[in-house]
Amino acid sequence: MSRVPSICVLAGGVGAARFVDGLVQVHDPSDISVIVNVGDDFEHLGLAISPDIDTMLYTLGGLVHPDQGWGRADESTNALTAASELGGEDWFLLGDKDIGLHLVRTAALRAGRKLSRVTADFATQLGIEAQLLPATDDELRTTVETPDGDFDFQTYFVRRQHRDQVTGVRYEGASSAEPAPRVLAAIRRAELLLVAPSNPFLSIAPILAVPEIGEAVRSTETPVVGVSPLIGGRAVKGPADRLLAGLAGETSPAAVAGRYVDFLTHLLIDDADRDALDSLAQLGVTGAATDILMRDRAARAHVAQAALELATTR
Ligand code: FO1
Repeated sequence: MSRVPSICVLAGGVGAARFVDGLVQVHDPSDISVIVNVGDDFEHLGLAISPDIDTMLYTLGGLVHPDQGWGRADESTNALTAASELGGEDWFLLGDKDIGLHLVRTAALRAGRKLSRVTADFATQLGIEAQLLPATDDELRTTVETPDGDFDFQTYFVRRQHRDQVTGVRYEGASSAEPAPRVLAAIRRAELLLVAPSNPFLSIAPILAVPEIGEAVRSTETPVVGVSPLIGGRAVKGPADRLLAGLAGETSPAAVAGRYVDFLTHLLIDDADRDALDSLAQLGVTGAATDILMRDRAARAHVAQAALELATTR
């Protein structure tokens, strides 16, 4: 049986993929497991799409579009243009090469293979040494509640450009979902658990909503080090700041820590949020501040290294 990695990361979205790209520069990649959010997954134009898994695959595989942070570099959109000309929906940008991956995954899932198996095969094909694990192989879908109604995640996020006020978030299917193979072992045997700089409500909460995953994380005795998704009280990307303000009452590192209060031991925050260190201490969370903007690969490695160092601080 292969060795179980000693670092386990909870991850979702572009910030998480960039953080893990930093981690594999400063730690043996084969010693890292990444549990990835699947609440954003959906079927679109008949294709099974797993955006957070693909963002991780493309980033670690060196294929990602550098500015977008999702999708592939050097893409064309001939298939989507042709689909649009035939009346197909074109609000979700799917590049031709990306569609190639979705075709293979869709066929594999229809043939009865599990998402975890397909993801592991893709990771191997792309030369990725870290273990990439979807949180679950079961259907788990994030639904966003707004004054205009409930929307599936990608309708809220991409089609409606995450402009709606969010009044609640549901994780459909989570309560009966089982962790994917190796997920519980990755958490239980980890010597360090990391929570990537991801949206607490939209990326990390769906993972924790799988009951056995939430229990395993809450009962771990290892340090759990988070990286804040905020810089100067604003989200680096996406609507995390607005969700924190609306659902947690304030946009601050303490509000981030508050989402993880029953397991977080440490939180890495940006220099611009240094004033929050006292409020973190009041929550029993050890904080440290540094420059956490991951503007290039070296900056990603710096953030990952700072998170590893923080884990050894009391
Ligand atoms: N994000 C967008 O803002 N617009 C898009 O059209 C879009 C397409 C897309 C296609 C494939 C993929 O893997 C990701 C894509 N994303 C797009 C990103 C995705 O919606 C979000 O980054 C995540 O779901 C949030 O973590």
